[in-house]
Amino acid sequence: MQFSDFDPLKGKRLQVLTPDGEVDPKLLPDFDDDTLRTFFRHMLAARLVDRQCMALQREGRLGTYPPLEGQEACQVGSTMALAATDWIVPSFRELAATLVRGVPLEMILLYWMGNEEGSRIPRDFRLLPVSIPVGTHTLHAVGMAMALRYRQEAGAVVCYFGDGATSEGDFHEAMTFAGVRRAPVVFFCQNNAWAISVPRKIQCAAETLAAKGVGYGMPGIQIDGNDPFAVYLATRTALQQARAGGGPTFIEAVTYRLGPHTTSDDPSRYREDAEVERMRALEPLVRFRRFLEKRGLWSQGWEEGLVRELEEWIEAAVRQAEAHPGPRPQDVFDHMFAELPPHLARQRAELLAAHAGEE
Ligand SMILES: Cc1ncc(C[n+]2csc(CCOP(=O)(O)OP(=O)(O)O)c2C)c(N)n1
Repeated sequence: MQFSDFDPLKGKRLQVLTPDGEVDPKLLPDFDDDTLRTFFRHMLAARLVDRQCMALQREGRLGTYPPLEGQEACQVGSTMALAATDWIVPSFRELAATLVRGVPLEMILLYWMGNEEGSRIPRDFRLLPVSIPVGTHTLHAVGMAMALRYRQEAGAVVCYFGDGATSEGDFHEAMTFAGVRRAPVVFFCQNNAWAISVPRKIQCAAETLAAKGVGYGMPGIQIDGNDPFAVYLATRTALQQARAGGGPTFIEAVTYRLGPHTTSDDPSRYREDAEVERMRALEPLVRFRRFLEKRGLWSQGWEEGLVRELEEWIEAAVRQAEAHPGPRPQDVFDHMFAELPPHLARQRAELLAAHAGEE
């Protein structure tokens, strides 16, 4: 696959797997049956965890949560293309990418339960914590990519963000710097059509967001974000180029957020049900199931067995996260600085004094 074959300025978009479950054999990488089933397993795992998180939030057992339903192919397809030495810089909706990376589910749950322990991801996972500020982490990703180069370490950085983040000044700075310095970074934009209630068309007047890559002097490609193979192929190619000194790439994965922005949002106030229904017919699990079935790799029984196994895993992780000692007031001070500045050390002491005798 050559990025130049999919010029976004000529209206080209990369797709390998059609909504009917057919593939373009020229583009499909040579995956064995186990790997094909693994794609589905990861997407299903993310879907089930996501739904459980929504339910836990409604029961008051989890804080505000941003669901990813509909975006599984973007995250699973891209993370499957990463090497162990690559880094992931997520925004806040990257549950599936985080799971594929191998982060224990109980850690992810702890984060959304408001426990700082959920952000203390062991270094070996090569994954930064969740970034709630929109777009600021694109700068961290470029900085990390430059650090990898200066240290002559293997690997590249994949940075995830939404269409809304591309409207932020930080994104502009990150793209400018990465383009000029040819940083080994892949900007992975999940264009899920909405930035809370703001539709894509008033985020940017350009025909595609992928065109932004061209504007900053790097390849930009628009791909079908509900097609895990297109996602895999584009990410793998971009990473290979980045690792080989070929500089950054901007990938616009066109997908759709089927649920609310977060558990605090009510999308019925700003988008039509008919739009959601139309997009639900194109969602990645339905499409991938069709593909597997055509290859004789899917059966109802197989999926039901998988669901049972995954549900047990989720239940065990929830039990473990809920058994964890709750957050302590001083946690807000304890994980930001290697050495606490004097004014914060004073505030910490005041807080501890105010809570003395509570434990
Ligand atoms: C700097 C900053 N401004 C505003 C917000 C409030 N906010 C949270 S999410 C969001 C929209 C993000 O949309 P997008 O980047 O498309 O990602 P998506 O949520 O669709 O995945 C906004 C404006 C924020 N968290 N940070």
